[in-house]
Amino acid sequence: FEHEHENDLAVAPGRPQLQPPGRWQVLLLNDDYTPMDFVIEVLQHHFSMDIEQATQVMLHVHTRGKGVCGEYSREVAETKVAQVNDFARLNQHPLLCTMQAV
Ligand code: TYC
Repeated sequence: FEHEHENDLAVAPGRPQLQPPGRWQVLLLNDDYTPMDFVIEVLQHHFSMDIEQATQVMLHVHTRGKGVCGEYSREVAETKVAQVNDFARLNQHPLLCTMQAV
């Protein structure tokens, strides 16, 4: 029981063990088939970009292979990834959206 006082601190009643919120980048990956206009549409409607910013990010992904669409909490990032991948599949495009911890 030499660490008893440390445990008390960690699990003390009324002091929930909160984790810091953490930030996640949502990424688009390049592929050879998804139309550029479709990717621009995704960036405008799912990541609130105007057409100029969306075009820049799309061209970055197209030339560099991947690109950041935005940074969110884990829960919001997971929702965005699922919505974008569902929307791409619904339209029969192979576009892939993923996320990574910052
Ligand atoms: N490479 C695609 C094309 O030439 C365009 C594209 C851009 C696809 C970005 C996916 O995440 C992507 N039509």
